[in-house]
Amino acid sequence: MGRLQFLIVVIMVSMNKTPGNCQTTKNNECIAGVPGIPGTPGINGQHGPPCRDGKDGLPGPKSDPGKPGEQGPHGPSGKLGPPGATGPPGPKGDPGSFSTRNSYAFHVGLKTSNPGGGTPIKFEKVFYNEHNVYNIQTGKLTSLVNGVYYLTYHITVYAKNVHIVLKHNNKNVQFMYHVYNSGTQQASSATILAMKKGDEAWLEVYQDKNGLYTDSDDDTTFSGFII
Ligand SMILES: [Ca+2]
Repeated sequence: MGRLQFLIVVIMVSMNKTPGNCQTTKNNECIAGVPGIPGTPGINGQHGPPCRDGKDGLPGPKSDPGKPGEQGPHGPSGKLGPPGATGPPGPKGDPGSFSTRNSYAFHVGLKTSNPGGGTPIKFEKVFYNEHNVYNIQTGKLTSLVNGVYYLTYHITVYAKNVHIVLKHNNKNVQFMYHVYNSGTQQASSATILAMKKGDEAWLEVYQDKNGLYTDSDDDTTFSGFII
């Protein structure tokens, strides 16, 4: 007996019914027969023909973004690009300090007009006289070092001709002659002179032509510096 048949018999016994008996009323009338015992299960049928492919399903829900991959190796260097545009000028720098190099220079002026001849002209008005390279007592430039000097003079000429000579250690180096005409005139000249330490140079009136002039608003000057 199969498990199912056994179960049905148990149910009927529990209901006080037996197979083949009729369920009756009080008048002993049969209402319905008791169901028979189920037959044995049939043999499994054969597989049916293959079905056709179903339709594609709907897209699934969006998945979370994956983790970033590892950094790849460096690629080769690219070609050099064109030069960039010129930037704006930078801020102004701090002022520099004076050079510490010894620069021998002087700039002196005449105090009295018409200096006498045969002696160095004394320029006693000092505008600049670094290291006292110009001696206002003697009227001579006295070089403290070996060097090449640029020497120049600017003369206000008034009332008389001017003829002066630049001297180097009692040797005449350069003359300047100016013929006076009228009013107040200017005469000038310059030279480059190599001097050794202790050498002297000065200006001197020649042949008494001493129209060199100075007053409160006119100057006659002698200047020089090592180049
Ligand atoms: Ca004047």
